[in-house]
Amino acid sequence: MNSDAFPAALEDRGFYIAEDLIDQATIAAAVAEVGRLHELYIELEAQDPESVEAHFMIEPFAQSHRQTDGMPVLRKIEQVQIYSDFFERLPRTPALVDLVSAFIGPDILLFRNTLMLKPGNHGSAHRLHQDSPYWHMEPATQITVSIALTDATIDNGCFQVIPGSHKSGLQDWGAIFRASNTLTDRDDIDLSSLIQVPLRAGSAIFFDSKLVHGSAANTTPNPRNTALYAYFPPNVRYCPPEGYGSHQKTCPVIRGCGGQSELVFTPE
Ligand SMILES: O=C(O)CCC(=O)C(=O)O
Repeated sequence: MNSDAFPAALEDRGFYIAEDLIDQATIAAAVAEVGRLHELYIELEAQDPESVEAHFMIEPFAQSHRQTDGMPVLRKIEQVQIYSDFFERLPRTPALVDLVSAFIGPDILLFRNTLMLKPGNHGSAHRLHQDSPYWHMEPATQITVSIALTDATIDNGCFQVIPGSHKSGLQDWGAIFRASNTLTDRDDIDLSSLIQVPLRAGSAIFFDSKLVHGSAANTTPNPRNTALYAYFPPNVRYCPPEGYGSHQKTCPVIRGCGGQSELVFTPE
């Protein structure tokens, strides 16, 4: 992998595609682990239906909460490391972290550890947005990585991005999940510059957290499942808006940071 091309591509276009970043044995293990997490959801829901919703999201627009095989129609799992050692380790994969390090330097924290799931015939669109306006980190130097755990195609809802859009400032995007499967209802967005990013399972897209991106609905029977990570350097301030809550954020250290295991960010 040519890591020299990586920072330049991120700076110029706002994204970079790393083909075959994760080997197929690891992808097969990830697919099995995603299956186990679906079964775990059923157990946790039976024990405590309210607390399971803290991190597991059922596809908001599914007519039924169960697939034909009885598994839940899960749309995403946030903070998946709480439920899975496998997904605690995956964002620490050296080849992945080396690329991130080429862009943000030797000290790296993890802001998000999420499984984004688009079940076959169910997964709704993820409307166009930038990540940074939702994250309240200054400066907005985060980098997001989405690793395809299944083939991501145009028909099952692969990523779509507007190259270079990370240079045009932060904007307000409103709610991301909506009943309509359109990518945006803003008429000031030039959709002609939107490009599709199909990925083979094991490949990944890295992108600047200011890049405009989204994904269409899954219109196929095949799931489009991804592991999504957001990395950032420690020199940020956490500045949530008034009324957002005063919770501090504790983020695991992925590399560097003087060997500490996590850092705590207090709202400013
Ligand atoms: O995985 C997707 O379809 C989009 C995810 C995304 O854009 C996000 O979580 O910010």
